[in-house]
Amino acid sequence: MRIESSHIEKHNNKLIASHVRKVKQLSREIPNTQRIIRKLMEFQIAIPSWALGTGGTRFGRFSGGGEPRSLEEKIEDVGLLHALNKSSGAISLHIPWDIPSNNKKIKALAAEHGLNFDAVNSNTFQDQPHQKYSYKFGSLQHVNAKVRQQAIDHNIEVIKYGKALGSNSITVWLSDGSCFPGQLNFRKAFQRTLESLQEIYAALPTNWKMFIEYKAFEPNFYSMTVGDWGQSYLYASKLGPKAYTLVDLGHHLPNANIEQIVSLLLMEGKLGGFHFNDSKYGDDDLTVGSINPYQLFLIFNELVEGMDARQMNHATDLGWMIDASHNVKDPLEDLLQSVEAIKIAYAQALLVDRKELNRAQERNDVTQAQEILQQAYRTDVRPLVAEARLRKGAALQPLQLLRELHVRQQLISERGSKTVATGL
Ligand code: PSV
Ligand code: MN
Repeated sequence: MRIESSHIEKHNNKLIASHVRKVKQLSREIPNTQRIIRKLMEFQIAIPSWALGTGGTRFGRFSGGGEPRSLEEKIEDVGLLHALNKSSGAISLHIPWDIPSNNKKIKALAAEHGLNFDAVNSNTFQDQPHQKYSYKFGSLQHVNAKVRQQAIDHNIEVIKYGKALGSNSITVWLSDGSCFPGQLNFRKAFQRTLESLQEIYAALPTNWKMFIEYKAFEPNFYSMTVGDWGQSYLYASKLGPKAYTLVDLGHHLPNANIEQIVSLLLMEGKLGGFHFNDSKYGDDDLTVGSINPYQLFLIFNELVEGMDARQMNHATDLGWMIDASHNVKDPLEDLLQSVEAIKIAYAQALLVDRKELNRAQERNDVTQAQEILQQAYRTDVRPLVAEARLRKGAALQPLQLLRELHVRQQLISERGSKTVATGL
């Protein structure tokens, strides 16, 4: 199904009067609203190809129906999101879950929907049916050089797919590690992984980036070979200027100060991008901003401050991706909520009075520093986010319009109620 501009216009016409009132009111209260709206218009968040179906746990999976059966249908789904919010103009592919059968056709289809290809993701955490060697005891870290070579070759193949589609980065997330003390020699595992990564790095085209994603635990429960930002940073530093750390918000131990991690990685020029999601306990992969929106704001606060200090382009100099799983919600609805939460946090961070905050910090005025941050966080910036959407030809209330158009029911009637999308 497609969302036509007439649908958007009809929807916006109903809401425009109250929207205009809210934007006017906010513009009186906030300086620089035009600048903030412009920045919001540029800011795009990539949708993961593996998050368009229903997610599950090892206890079960409860499909909502109408899931995309192919990469083409996944692109169609991201196209629907992008038509509604004009903020999801990219898709991030996971290989081999989403191998393009025909690169040219897939690229053309994405372009039809106004979509680019964001980072491509390799998968050496699952064994594939026709694979020669198993990843049960790791991939790039494996004691057997043949297993390592197989995993290296896979990553190089993923780069080739990405290149053909116009992507310019690869995200490497490894489940490598150990489940029990004594299973692994940490130093050897690190060295082997580094050597394997070096081979993949050597295959990177010019202008490409390699993102090294870390995760504290799962599926290995005693050690992870890229377990935290320190380890990721070590690999990225040793590999060279095209290698960066990727921060997945759910991959930390409880209460980690993610905003501080972000700030320091940025300072070192080694922050590559994000996998956004939210969590209460671990890698819960919940809707962005659903559990701890203040943390999300604090992360964006560091991003805006740090990127400005390095004169970086907010929209294009880091990789902005969602990595979530939707066990009980409609994936399309959930993704719309996530994109909205990201844009709200970004807009709030743009509101922070940096000069005043700096003054407060230099005077050790702790109370005032907190006031400045919370003043921004407690401002309802949703009309600005909606205004940015409106100016790009998107819906004032994307979620509402998705429901008004009965998108899920339409997809079920087109695709069936028992379809299963590839992914976890
Ligand atoms: C691992 O938990 C992870 O965050 C990595 O980014 C994977 O590519 C993705 O999830 C798989 O669902
Ligand atoms: Mn991730």
